[in-house]
Amino acid sequence: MKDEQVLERSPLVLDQRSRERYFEDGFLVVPGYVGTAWLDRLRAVVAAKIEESRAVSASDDQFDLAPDHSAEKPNIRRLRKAVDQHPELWAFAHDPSVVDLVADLLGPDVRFHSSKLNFKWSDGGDAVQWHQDIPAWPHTSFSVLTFGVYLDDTRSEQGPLVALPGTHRGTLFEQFDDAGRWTGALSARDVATLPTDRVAEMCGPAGTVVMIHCRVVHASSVNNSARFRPLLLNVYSAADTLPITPAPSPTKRTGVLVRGQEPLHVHWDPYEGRLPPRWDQVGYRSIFAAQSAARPAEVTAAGYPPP
Ligand SMILES: O=C(O)CCC(=O)C(=O)O
Repeated sequence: MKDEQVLERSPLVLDQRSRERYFEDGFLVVPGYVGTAWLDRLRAVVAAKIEESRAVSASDDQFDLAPDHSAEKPNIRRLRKAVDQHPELWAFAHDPSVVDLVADLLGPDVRFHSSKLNFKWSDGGDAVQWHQDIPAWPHTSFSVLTFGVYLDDTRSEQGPLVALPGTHRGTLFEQFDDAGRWTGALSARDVATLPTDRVAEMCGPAGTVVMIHCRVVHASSVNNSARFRPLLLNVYSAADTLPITPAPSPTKRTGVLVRGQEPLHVHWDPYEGRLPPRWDQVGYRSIFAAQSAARPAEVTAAGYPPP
């Protein structure tokens, strides 16, 4: 379904202006959307996973751990394949309150793609450099978005998500270095072409939802605060928009229809894009691992590549 067709349908949750803003900017913040009941359930999972991580000393299929992680002082960068790690996370991913909100931006038929929970630990939790999401998991069209929910109040000093408004309508960047290695980030050369003086910060109280278009250039800086910044991120596509390469972190639920009906036709929006590595052959750990392995020297104190 094309963006205009999505906008012609009556909204379920959002007002029409908010939907239009999403298509104009490439992201949308919905402050405090997820209520206390769900937040309590999700935070209970976070607490349980932190306890479980104490027995783990190296990153595995579930935990992406920071180098200084220990039993005494856990430091989890990411819970991988989140919906596979706890039934509550899958229950949330297809809860009507979530998929109805997603349907306001993708259309009534929605497919689940993947999920993760980024912790961004206190006192130095990693930056994420400027990147677009779709180069890691190309689809037949751009009707793909990430639904993120902050599980705690999130302020500027905690390294919230930031985006460059309108960049989802611009260049599709290749996220490889000059030697052909996947970096998961834009090169400094490409960043220099972007209006990085127009950064929009996505903060909000616990339960705030951020919806990120798969092409919008976004990032987040180091968490310099004493509080971590747990952010659950689930990716959805319009049901008629299909992945054209293996997912980096496929879950048991990847490809499941979570709302509406199976389509009869595919939505193609042809574009030339560089193919990502064959994740099913080379494996994928996380954006933190890819970005820090590739270009650590280019991360500035603010967490973004230098202009
Ligand atoms: O957790 C963050 O701050 C950024 C996450 C992100 O953009 C990603 O994982 O693609």
